[in-house]
Amino acid sequence: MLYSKVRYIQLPKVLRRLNQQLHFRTIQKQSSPVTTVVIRHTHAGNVGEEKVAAGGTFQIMGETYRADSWTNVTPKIISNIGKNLHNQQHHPLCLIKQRIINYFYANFTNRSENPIFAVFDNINPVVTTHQNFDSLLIPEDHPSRAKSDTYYVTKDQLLRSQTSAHQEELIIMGFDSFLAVGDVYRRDTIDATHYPVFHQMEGVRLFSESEVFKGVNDPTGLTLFEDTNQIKRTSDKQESHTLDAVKLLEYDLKNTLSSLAHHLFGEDIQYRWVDCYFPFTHPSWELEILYKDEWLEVLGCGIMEQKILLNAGAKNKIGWAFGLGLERLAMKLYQIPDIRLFWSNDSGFLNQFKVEDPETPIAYKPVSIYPQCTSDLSFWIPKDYTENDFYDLVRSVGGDIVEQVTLVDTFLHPKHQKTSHCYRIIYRHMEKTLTQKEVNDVHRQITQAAIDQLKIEPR
Ligand code: FA5
Ligand code: MG
Repeated sequence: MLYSKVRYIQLPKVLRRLNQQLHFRTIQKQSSPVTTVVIRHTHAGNVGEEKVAAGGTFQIMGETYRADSWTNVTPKIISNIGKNLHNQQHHPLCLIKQRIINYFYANFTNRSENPIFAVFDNINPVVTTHQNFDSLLIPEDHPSRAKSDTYYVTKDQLLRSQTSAHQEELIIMGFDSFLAVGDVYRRDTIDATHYPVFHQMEGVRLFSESEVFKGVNDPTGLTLFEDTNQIKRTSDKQESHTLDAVKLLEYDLKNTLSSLAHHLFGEDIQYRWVDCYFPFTHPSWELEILYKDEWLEVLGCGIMEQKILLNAGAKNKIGWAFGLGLERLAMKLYQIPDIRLFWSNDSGFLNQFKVEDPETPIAYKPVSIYPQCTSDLSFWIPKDYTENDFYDLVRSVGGDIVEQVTLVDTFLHPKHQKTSHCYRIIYRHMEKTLTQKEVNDVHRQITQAAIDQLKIEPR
């Protein structure tokens, strides 16, 4: 069952005040209308041009912004905001998000067996430079702040380039364990594994002293913090942390994430840890998994910089954080060869992920590059008719050129008390463009077979 392990969490008071900005888990139906983005230029400029002209106004998620000299969001990029692929039911990014959440819900519970991780997946992607950079101790001259790397809405607001932008605010609100999922935007090159809009999940877990040392036989004398400020930062730890505490946290972090990799990919997954650098964690690592015989980086993580916790009012705790790329994991999990496919509206792609249980194994089969051809068939159904009989018949008569069959309409005739069904059949050949005549011929054969075998009555 969908969301078998997902439990909803009450919206605390402090969040209710912010509910414009922050919502708990929501799932959008695939068919629900996508937020319309209106780009209105009060000054010179066309919607099709590369960026919004300075002085012009434009809207993102219903909010109006006035472009300034920093604005470099393009209408094309803005058109992706609000699509929230990670919240669209049955989208592969939503399925993998649910699988990861299920893992955290099942494995991290409190004494009443309630999940300890709070989940946020609908936070507005427009954030301030404070959220995206300052709160994470990213230096003023860091390349990621440059206009060449980031999509600025205005001088002070931008499309978040990482879900880490929400660490500080969620800790300030009092959350010790949370997952924040969302679309992120970067002025990156486009290739099979890079796209300017992608989806990340942030994970943060804070620990008190007793939590860190609870597994230790005799914790006497063990502390989270050095009692002098003279201790230097080393490659293993920050100046204020004790090595004991950091080593236990490193073990917990790596164990949490490697168990997640096993949960997603099975026991045979090959992975490795690589040392790396982030301004907001130290020490820091990346997890790479073997994908098509090459190492693919799927997440960054580390021990949170203590200054972040201090600034957010959690100075007595220490914590770990990670940020993972949902697309990269989904590509490996579902064998999706190209990151661009996640944006496909093609039913041949999307229908492969229509499963009720997100844990269902799915191996993506490439969709034909040739166009689809659609034909409807309406008929009065006989007594003891079952839909599956019709689906089987269509598959056996139409063969591989039938990509999809859906019941699009049901009608009960008030006078005759007869029911009619209308089915939409999508035809597509894997190796060529079908002609209308070829489609009509097969469609006719299907209709005839349904009359003969199922005793339907065409309308
Ligand atoms: C970050 O974004 C850090 N905020 C992660 C982090 C969080 C580190 C918390 C420490 C603590 P990075 O830029 O490496 O790190 O991106 C994280 C993941 O996002 C990558 O491992 C990758 O899976 C994914 N990713 C990055 N760039 C792209 C892209 N252009 N297209 C698709 N996925 C990407
Ligand atoms: Mg990286």
